[in-house]
Amino acid sequence: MIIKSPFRTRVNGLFCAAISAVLLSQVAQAVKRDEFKTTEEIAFYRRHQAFAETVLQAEPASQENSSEIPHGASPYTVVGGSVHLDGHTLIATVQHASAKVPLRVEVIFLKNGTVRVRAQEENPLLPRYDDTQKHVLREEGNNLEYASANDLDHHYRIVNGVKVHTVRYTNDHSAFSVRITEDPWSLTYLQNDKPIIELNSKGFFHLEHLRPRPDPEAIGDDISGEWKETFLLFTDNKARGPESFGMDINFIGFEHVYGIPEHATSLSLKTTNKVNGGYDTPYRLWNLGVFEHELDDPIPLYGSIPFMAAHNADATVGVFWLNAAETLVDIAREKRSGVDDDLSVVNTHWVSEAGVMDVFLMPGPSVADLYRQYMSLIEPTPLPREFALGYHTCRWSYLDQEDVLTVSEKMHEHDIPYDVIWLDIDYTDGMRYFTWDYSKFPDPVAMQKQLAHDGHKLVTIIDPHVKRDSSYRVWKEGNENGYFIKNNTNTRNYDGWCWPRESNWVDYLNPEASKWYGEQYHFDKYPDTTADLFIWNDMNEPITLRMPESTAEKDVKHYGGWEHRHVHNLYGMLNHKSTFEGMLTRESPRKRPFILSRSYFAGSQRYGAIWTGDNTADWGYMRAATPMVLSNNIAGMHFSGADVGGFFGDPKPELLTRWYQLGIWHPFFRAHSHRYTKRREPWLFGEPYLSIMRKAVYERYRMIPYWYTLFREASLTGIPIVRPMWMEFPKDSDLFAEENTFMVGSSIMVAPALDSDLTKPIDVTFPSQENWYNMYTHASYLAPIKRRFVVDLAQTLVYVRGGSIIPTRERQRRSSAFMKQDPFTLYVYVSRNGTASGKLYIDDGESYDYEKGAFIEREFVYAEDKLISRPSPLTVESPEYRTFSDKMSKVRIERIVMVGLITQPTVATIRESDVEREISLDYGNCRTGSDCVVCNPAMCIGNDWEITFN
Ligand code: NBV
Repeated sequence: MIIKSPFRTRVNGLFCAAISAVLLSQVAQAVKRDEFKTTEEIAFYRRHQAFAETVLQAEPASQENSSEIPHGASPYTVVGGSVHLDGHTLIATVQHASAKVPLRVEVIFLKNGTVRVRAQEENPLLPRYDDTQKHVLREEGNNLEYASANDLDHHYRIVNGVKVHTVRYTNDHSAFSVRITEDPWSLTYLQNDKPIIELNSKGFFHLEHLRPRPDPEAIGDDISGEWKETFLLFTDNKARGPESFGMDINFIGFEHVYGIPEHATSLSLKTTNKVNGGYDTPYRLWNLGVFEHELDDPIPLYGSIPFMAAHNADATVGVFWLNAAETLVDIAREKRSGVDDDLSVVNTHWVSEAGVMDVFLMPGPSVADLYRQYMSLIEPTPLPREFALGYHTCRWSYLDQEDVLTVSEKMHEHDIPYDVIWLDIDYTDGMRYFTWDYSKFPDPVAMQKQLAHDGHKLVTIIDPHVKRDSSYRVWKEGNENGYFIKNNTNTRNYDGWCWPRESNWVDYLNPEASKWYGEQYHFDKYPDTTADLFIWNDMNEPITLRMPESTAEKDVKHYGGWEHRHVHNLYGMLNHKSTFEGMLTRESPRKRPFILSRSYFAGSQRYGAIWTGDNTADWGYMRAATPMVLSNNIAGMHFSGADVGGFFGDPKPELLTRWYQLGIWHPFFRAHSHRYTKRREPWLFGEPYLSIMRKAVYERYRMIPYWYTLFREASLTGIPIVRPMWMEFPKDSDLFAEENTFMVGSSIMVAPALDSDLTKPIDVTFPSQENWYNMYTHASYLAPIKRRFVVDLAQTLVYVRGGSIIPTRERQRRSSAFMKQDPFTLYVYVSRNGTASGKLYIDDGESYDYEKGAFIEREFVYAEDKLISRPSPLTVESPEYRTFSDKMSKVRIERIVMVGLITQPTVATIRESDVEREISLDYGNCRTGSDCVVCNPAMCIGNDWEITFN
C-alpha cells in the first residue's frame, strides 16, 4: 500500500484541518481527495477486480453455442446431485474449482414474484453477519410471503452436456421461471420465457470463504489486504480475515439503470468503465460526510440504499442487494447480438466486504408492481406530520432566542408562511446534546410556546457523538452502562473526536442502549422541551474526525462482537430509529414524530426525512438536487430534499429565488446555510426577489392538500412521490434519461429554470397524447409536442396533465396549522376526451387515529358533464371516522375551477345529501377567462355530492 506523503504531515494536524476547514471556510473548495480512499486503496475490491480479470481472460466454460449456458468462465460449479427443492427454496451446493469450499446457495421464491438468492459457506468457520435483514426488512424478515410449494414446478434438462434446472412458478398473479445452470453456476430470471436478469453470466461470482488466521509472519506486509490493510496512518486489523463476495447482475434488454443513492451523479447511472463519458471508478456505498463534495462524482455520500431499478419500454425491474458493509458497484453497457436485433444489456458488478450474500430480484413489470414487491420487503414511508410538508427555515445557527423570535416575527411581517424554525449545534451547552446554552436561550419553553402560539414548531439538532465528560449525565450513564461502541480489542470505549472534542458513540446495535438513547428525548430527560419540538440527527454516518475518511475505523467493535465494517451503513438508520422510538414514546397518546437524518439506509424511510447534505450555493448544485432527490425516491426514501439556497457560499438573489421555486416541488423543503455565509432570509434581498420567493412559498402551502394526498398514496404503495418522467411515461424512450424535468405525483410536471442566464430558453417535452395545462395561465398544449420557453424570474414552468383533479387550499396563512379548517378549491383539468379524476386525503395531521379510520379520503371523478365526490374504498365508518368527519363538517369546497371545458355551461346543478340546488356559472373573472368557475358551491368536504353542468 502506498502511503501518500502529503497526508502524513496533515494527519497530525487533522483535527485542526478539519475544524478549521469546517469553521472557517467561506467559499466552497474542492474535496480533499487524499483524505478519501481511491478504489485502488480498497483491498477487497481490488481482489474482486483481479478475479474478474482472470475470468475474462480464461477460456469460456462452454464452447457450444447455447443462449442458455453462460459463456463466462466462472470457476464456480454446482456439486452434482445437490440441487433440490425444499418447500419454496431451491437449494444447491456450489463450489470453486480449486478452493473446494462448499457454498450453500438458496433460491427463495416469494409469492409476489420476487426471488431471493442467498449464498454463504455451508459450514462457515465463523458465523457471518446476517442481521442486516433484521434491521431492514419488514417485521425483521420474519413474515415474508413465500410462494406455495404447489405453485413451483422444478425440472431439468441437459443442454450441451450441462444440467439446466428450471423452476416455473405460476399463480394467480404471475408466471415466471428461474433457470439455473450447473457448470458454471448461473441463474437467469425469465418473464414470459424472456430473460430479464442474469446472475453470474459474466462469471464474477466469487465468495472469499472464512479461513484460519495464518502465522503473523505469513501475514507480514499482506499486500493483498486480506488480514490487514493500511490507509494513510491507519491500519485496519482484520481479525476475521477476508470474507468478501461479489457477483455480476445483468439486466437483459435494458439500457438504463437508476438508484443506489447517495451520489451526486446523473439520474440514469453512467457506466464506470470510462466508455462514453463513464466514470473510471465504481459507485461506492459507504456512508461518508465528504466535505465540500463535488458534482458528477460517484464518491459515496451520507446514505446508502443498495436498490437499483432498470427500465425499458416493456418493464421496470429491480434488484435489492441487502448488505450494510462497504459495497462497490460497477456498471457497463453491452450490445448482445440477438435473434432479431442487437440486445441492450446493462452489466453490473456488485462487491461487498462482509456479511452474507443476499439479493432480491424483483420482476415488476410495471412500476406499481415493482414497488409492491420492494415495499413488501422494506415497508413504505409512513404518513408524516402534516406540518413537516411546510416551509422549514434553518441556519447554522440562529444565534439565540431573540434571533429565533425575530426571524419568526419577520416571516409574519413579510407574509411568508412557514412551519418550522431550526436550531443547529450552537444552542447546546458546549455540544452536550440534550442540553441548552441558557446564556443564549434563557427560556426555551417560553420560546417554544410563543412559536407554537403562532403556529410554528421548533427543531433542534442532536448529533450522535457524546462528549466524554464525567459531569455530563448522558455520557456518564452511557459509560456506566457500557452503551458505547468499543475499541478494536473490545476492551474499552472507542474514543474519537468530534465537535465537543473527545467523544464516544452509542452502540445502537445493543437494543438496551438504543432504548436508553431514545429515552433521552423524553420530556423528563431533555429539559425544556415541549411537544412542539422535533429533532434533526446530523453527523450520523457517523463522523469521527481525525479518523480514516472521517468515520469510525472498520475494526472497532459493536454489540455481539461485530465489527464496524459489518454494520457501518446501518449506523445512521439505527440512530434515526432510536430517536424515532424515543420521540414516539415521549407522549401519550402517541403522535407522529418528525426527525430529519443525514445518514440513511434502506428502511430509514420508516423513521423520517433525509436531506442531501452539504451542497453549495451554485447553479450546478441546484441542478444536481433533482436527480439526487429522484434517486432517493426511486430507492424508497421518499421524504427528501436539498438545502435550498446551498449550504456553503452565498447565493446571488437570482439563484436563491430560482432555488425556492424548485425546492417547493421537492418533498422536503428547507432553506439552510453554513454559519459563515451571509444571512439570507427572503426579505434581506428586497424586491422583486422577496415577492417572488413569497409567491413560491405560498405555492407550496396552496398545494399541501395535493402533497399530503401523495404521501398518503406513497404510504400505501411505496411508489415515489416525485418521479422521473419515465415512471409516468414508461414507453417514451426519449424521457428515460430526463433528470431536470420531473413529475410530482402523476399529475404535475415541473420544468424548473436551472440556468444563471435568465434569457436562456427552457425546452419542455409534453409527453403522451394528452392535453397539458400551464398551472398558472391555464394555457394548454396538446402532446406530443416540444416547446421552448423563455421565462422571467417571476415565472415558472409547471404543468398539469389533462385528466387530473387537484385539490388546493388557497388562503394564505402563517403556517399549515392555521389551514386545518380552511375550505378547498378543486381544479378540474379536463382531458382530451372530457374526463378527469383525482383524490384528496385529510386527517388530523399528527396522531395515529387514521389507523382507526379517522380520515376523509375522497375520490373525484368528472365524466359526461358530471363531477362527483365519493368516498375512497378505504373509508371505514368507524367511531373515529365519525369524530373526525364531525370536526371537518364545516370545511367546504369554496370553488371549483373547470379548466379546458369545450362547452360553456351556464348552470350547475348540485346534489348533496339528497338536496338539489342550482348555481349560475361565472366566466372571465379568473385565469385565462375561458375557465368555468363554480363560485362557492359550498359542499361539505366529507360528503358525497355531484354537480351536473348544463
Ligand atoms: O451542525 C453543523 C452542520 C449542519 O449545519 C449541516 O447541515 C450538516 O450537514 N453540520 C453538517 C456539521 C458541519 C459540517 C461542515
